[in-house]
Amino acid sequence: MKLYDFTRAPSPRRVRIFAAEKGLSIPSEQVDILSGKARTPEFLAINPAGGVPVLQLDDGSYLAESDAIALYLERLKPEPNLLGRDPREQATILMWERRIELNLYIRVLQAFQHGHPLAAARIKKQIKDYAEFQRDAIVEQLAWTNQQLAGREFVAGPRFTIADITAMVTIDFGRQVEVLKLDPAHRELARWYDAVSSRSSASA
Ligand SMILES: N[C@@H](CCC(=O)N[C@@H](CS)C(=O)NCC(=O)O)C(=O)O
Repeated sequence: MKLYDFTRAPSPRRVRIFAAEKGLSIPSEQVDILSGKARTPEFLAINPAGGVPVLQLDDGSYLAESDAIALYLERLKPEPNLLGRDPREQATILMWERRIELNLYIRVLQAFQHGHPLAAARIKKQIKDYAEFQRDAIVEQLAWTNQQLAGREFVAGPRFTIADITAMVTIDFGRQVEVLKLDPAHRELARWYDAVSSRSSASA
């Protein structure tokens, strides 16, 4: 297998952390998305959606989308389990991951795309008001996530799962591109963030 990766981007980091949790070491190749390398005809032949991560399988075929790659790796190496063991747990983890992805992760990406100078050249038109709107929504979502974490060790329940990976990557990327800050008053979020960030996989 080979992972088409870009170290500074959040989506491939989700896959790197997922693989690290499973003890999988996957050779990788950097695709400099900032200089448009994920949009060349050669790369579009690998992933017509134009982005990383992409996993090249041993038979030469390609899988894109971080969640799809995670599912493939989970089936390949079921333990430690990160996607749920029984139908109820699987659905609960999916429910939480989608909440994080749709309500927080996508907002962070949009606040970045519409508000950050680094993203200006890569989008037709930056709409600064939209970036502002998303930043406000992010503040609300972080407060909500803080409340939801009360009485629960991890995002989807009592153990570390893919929902924690997506949430941590979202927060780290949001901080890196300055579209969010962690509020020290959000004690549950801070407690959870310290725990997930101190896992060795977090440096993947
Ligand atoms: N939904 C995709 C998102 C992939 C994606 O947008 N990747 C970004 C990096 S986080 C990228 O490669 N962008 C390059 C580009 O759009 O040219 C996933 O979860 O894998």
